[in-house]
Amino acid sequence: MKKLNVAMIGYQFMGRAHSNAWRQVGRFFDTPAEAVMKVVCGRNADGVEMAAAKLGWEESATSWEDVVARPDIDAIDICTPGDAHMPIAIAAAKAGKAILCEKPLANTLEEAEKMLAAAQQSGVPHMLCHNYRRAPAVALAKRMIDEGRIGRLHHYRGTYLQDWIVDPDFPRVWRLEKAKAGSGALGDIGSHSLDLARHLVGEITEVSGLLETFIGERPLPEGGGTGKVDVDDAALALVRFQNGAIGSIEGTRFAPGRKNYNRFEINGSKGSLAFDLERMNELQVYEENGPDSGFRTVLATDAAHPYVEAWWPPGHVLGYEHTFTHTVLDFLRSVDGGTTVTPNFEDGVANQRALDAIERSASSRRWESV
Ligand code: SOE
Repeated sequence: MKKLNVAMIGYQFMGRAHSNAWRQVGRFFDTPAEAVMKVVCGRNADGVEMAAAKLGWEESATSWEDVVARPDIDAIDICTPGDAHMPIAIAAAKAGKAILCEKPLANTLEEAEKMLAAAQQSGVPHMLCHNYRRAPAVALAKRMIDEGRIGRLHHYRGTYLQDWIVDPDFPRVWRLEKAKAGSGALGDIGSHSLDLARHLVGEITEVSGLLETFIGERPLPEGGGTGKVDVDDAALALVRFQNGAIGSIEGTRFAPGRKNYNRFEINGSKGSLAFDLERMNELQVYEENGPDSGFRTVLATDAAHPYVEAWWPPGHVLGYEHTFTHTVLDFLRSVDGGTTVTPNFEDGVANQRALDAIERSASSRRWESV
């Protein structure tokens, strides 16, 4: 079997999820190529060495430039804060590597466009990690919509609530700095709701956005005073879709008790679908001409449901981590087959256009075109 040598840049939270996925993918799925966890890269030599041992990478490194230039590396998995996405992706594209990149694609629309242009010019495979597309229940929702089961789409409601920074003493970590993260709740979690909206309903043409920062100053993580928070704590948007549907997107880190409450509801002319990550194996389905009246709960981990064939016997449920394994699986398939996979950098640019329009609208206090 062909081998695909992978290098992952950045090893903290998302890097842990990606490492687990790289480790799992070949064990459970018949992959076209064997993914070899060759090298993990991070700035802190001791930290990255420990991460390599713990997460299962053969080697550790501290210079991403050197890693990207290595001829034995085939694919680069970018798990760094947003400010490093563009330089790494452009260098990787120029070096002819396949690229998997964490969301949002970049910190600005301009950066995202440069990344897409570099990937297209080099012709390398590219994918963006919006892992929730690959929860079996979400993939089932997509299939039902494509089959016309809920008819013409009218409404999308995306809600992504977390609570990890409600405490004013929570430190000013990188996700709260514009220079590093690009935006706050908007890009970090609102981008997931936007991606699901685009995936399931269609392109967004116009938005009316609202951003708020509730706590503008926080203790610095390294101590020695406080630092400014220059990103949004909460983001809201009304959206119009090209196909005539309308929707709302909400992302906040200020919803006490909500840890990772990622939900959507879609209403069409013939039915409705609802998903809740906290019950991620289930899809709530209402079909006008369905066998029963009212919503029914479909356990989306039966043998016939997307991605389930490789796992446990039917009905044995899956978790958050599997969404990353399915992402990596589809990335491997696209690299091997030379086929396009979504979401890719084109989706990343489209998503960034919507994020950008929401920011513009929040400051102009008017509807803005995407
Ligand atoms: C933190 O808000 C975070 O880890 C996001 O960065 C992820 O994309 C999301 O899936 C879970 O929460």
